[in-house]
Amino acid sequence: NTVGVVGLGYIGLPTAAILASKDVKVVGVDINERTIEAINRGDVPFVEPDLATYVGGAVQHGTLRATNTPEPADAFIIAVPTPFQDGYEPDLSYIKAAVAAVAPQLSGGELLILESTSPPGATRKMAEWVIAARPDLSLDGAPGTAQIHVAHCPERVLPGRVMIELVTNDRIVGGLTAEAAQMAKDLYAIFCQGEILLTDDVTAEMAKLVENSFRDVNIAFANELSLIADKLGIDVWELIRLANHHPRVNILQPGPGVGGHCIAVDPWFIVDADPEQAKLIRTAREVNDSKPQWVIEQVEKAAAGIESPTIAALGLAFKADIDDLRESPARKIVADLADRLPNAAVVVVEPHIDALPAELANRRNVRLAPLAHASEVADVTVVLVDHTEFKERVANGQVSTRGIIIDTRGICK
Ligand code: SAJ
Repeated sequence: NTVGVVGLGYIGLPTAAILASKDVKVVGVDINERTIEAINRGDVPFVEPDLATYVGGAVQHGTLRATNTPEPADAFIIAVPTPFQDGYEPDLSYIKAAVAAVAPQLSGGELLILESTSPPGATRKMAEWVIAARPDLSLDGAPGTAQIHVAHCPERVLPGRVMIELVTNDRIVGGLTAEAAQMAKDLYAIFCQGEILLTDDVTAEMAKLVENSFRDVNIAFANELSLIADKLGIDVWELIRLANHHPRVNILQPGPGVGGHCIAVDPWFIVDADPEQAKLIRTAREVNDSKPQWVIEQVEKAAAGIESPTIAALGLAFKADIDDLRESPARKIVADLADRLPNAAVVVVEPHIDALPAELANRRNVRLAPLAHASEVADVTVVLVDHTEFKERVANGQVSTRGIIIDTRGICK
């Protein structure tokens, strides 16, 4: 059995590596030459626990290799980005490009799986693009055509736990036909020990979007509570901890906003699909998107009156214990603070990176520093990420309480 995995990012590469570790011959395809070179050397282009061991092992074993053009295979897994454009319209151009590359390699009988998080109807569209490019293929094997099988199988793994959750999570498989769903189930069963649940394509697409919207709405609830608690002069962390003692209440944690490329994006696909009905989902997005602004105002208030304040920003990643800065509210908060307070020095502490991203490195009043230094010089400290390292240092009294602390993650209790 050979599998082509198109898109070797945060999902494609771990999936390719885990399949290859089960002796499936995997050809990974990506447009980024540096990604291809890294993988073929047995290296990984980004940090994810245990991924390097899987990739290194599979490359050495000869079951995984990366290239820039798809090759014939029994199955293709497409795991490319699906961002949204202005006005929240999903951008399917990466799927379209992947299809254009894969279609010439098909000869009939293959299974095509879309793993990218997708708006309702995208899997069917993908199949239509394949057939438009290859009129000799069809979904039903009509006379004069060879049949291909198409399914949607959204990934649901948590960054930081990808190699574990790929194996242990249940999976949803939505087939354009029952046969396609069964074939996809057989493929995932090679490494997935969770339940593999079969449904149709649109239900599978929506299931993924709904999971992330559920989390977004619940985080928005916590974020809204944090503003109300602040007005009332009470501690939101204590409030939530107490309320969560109720047997049927489980409130999530407020923070500086919602980051990452999934939870802050996927709900918009539902809003785009039905703008009239998706009121709560839209409002939750707006509540979470407005939280960074509120944090910025808190810091500005704290720094008011200090002539050249030094502001320590603890954390830049989009959540704890990872190096991923994509869509990170912390990053936005730091950039905006540097612009809005030109006389301030913003000292960023992010133990998981060696250098600031370009847009921050280019600002003359932002610099990266170790925690010990930042806590010595800070007039205002804003905690933006609850990295374990920060929590441990706080617990050991290694973070100075000099100046004012604005704790968006509740680690300074
Ligand atoms: N966050 C809070 N408060 C919380 C929980 C999270 O403010 O109580 C923030 C985080 O700090 C972060 C953002 O939300 O900025 C998202 O973090 P996350 O850990 O909730 O989720 P992701 O984006 O890392 O991964 C999610 C997961 N989805 C769900 O838990 C429903 C993961 O299983 C999905 O596979 C992933 O999205 C995806 O790729 O869609």
